[in-house]
Amino acid sequence: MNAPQQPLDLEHYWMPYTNNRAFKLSPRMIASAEGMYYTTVEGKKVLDGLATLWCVNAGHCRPKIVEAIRKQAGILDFSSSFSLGHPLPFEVARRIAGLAPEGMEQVFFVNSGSEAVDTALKIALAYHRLKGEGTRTRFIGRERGYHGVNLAGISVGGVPANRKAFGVMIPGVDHLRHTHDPARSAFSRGQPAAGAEFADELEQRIIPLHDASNIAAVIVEPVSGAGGVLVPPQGYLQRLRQICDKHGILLIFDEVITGFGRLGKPFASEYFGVTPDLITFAKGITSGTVPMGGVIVKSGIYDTFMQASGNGIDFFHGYTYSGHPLASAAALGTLDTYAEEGLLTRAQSLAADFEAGVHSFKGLPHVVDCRNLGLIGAIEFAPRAGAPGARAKEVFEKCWDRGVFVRPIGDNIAFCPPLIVEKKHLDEMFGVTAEVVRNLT
Ligand code: PXG
Ligand code: PLP
Repeated sequence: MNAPQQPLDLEHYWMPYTNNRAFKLSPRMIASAEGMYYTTVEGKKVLDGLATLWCVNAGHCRPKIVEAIRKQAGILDFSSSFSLGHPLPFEVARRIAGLAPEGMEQVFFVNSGSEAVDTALKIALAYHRLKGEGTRTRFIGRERGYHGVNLAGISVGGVPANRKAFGVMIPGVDHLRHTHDPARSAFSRGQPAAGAEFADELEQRIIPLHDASNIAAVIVEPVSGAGGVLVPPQGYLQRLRQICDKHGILLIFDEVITGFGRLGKPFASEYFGVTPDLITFAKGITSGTVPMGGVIVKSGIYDTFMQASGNGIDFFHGYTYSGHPLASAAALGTLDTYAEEGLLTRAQSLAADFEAGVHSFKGLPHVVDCRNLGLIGAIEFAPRAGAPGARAKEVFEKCWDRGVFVRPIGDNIAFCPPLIVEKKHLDEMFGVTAEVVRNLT
């Protein structure tokens, strides 16, 4: 490999989701990572308080995963899954089916959460059509939902900034209201007691307006992540499930963040005891090491495609890199690591310490809410007059300078550490953040 030119030329990489001009004036550059920590190019250690982008669940540069990728690169670099096969994705799918809720047995692979979402929506459309219900074409998302950045994903998504610049997107979408209700539920520990009735909007407003016969699917994150870490009220997801069942509407859980152990179970579906019809996943399947995502479906959906689609290809959909050998090898290394270290249930034993840490911010300057479930949480600040988001941005920058990475989302700071986190890391993450918040103006 050629070493990068020095000094590094920053002009040509258009960075995603970044203020490119600000970054290039003052770059934050990572050189390496191990376990819970990054090392910057200046040699500073930084605690990874967000599993990087909610994905490095096994921690960084874990030996089994590194070795699996290295080895696979020299055996089979690439082979497609379009009417050819190689063994690895079959094995990954079998392992995922073993972790998924009962009755969800088939897995369609993609390369990211955004692709998983578009794939799930297309499965829903094609499924209804195969069942003779081709009028079911509408999708229902939710305010503050994040479903990736592809056109269908931002259409059902509900983060205003992700939609504003892009006009009409895909038609036929409506949104449930979000479940954030600070007046009744600020500082709830775990799931808020109030708010199950927010699900009734589906039956009371949306279904009467569009008619159930026109609705293909409802898509929600069991716990919203990028929309600011919103924990569902007790009973809310159960009620969504009941209403969808009653009206023949498919329920999609977007588990791109909640999948693979975030709540102390392999999937949030199991944690909440609510089985959707489709689950989207990405991120944690390879602990972020190689891009991979997918959709897990109820066997009845898969069977419908096998039986009703006639001769030939059953689903006209797939990505060049669906079931990529390197991603599949990384997934197997990751699933082995999760199994050997008990990481998919580890959040259970840390949740109480994590909850205490998140709620220790109550009473600190400008803090108006603390939210948590499993190993995901957020604190929220009152917006600074005329400068929404400024407080969280300042906290992020000052924490970074002190060696802790946490993520600003609007006026929130999110915490989502790798699942190998120990009590001492939680103390460091919350301690440094609290020091910064105490001095916040
Ligand atoms: N669904 C959910 C629930 C997600 O959290 C995606 C889909 C899209 O996945 P990809 O792999 O296409 O990025 C995500 C991803 C943030 C942030 O601002 C969150 C995500 C990605 C990037 C930034 O916190 N979540
Ligand atoms: N654009 C062109 C011109 C292509 O040939 C392909 C794939 O063959 C794509 C886009 C889609 O790429 P991918 O399958 O990696 O999503």
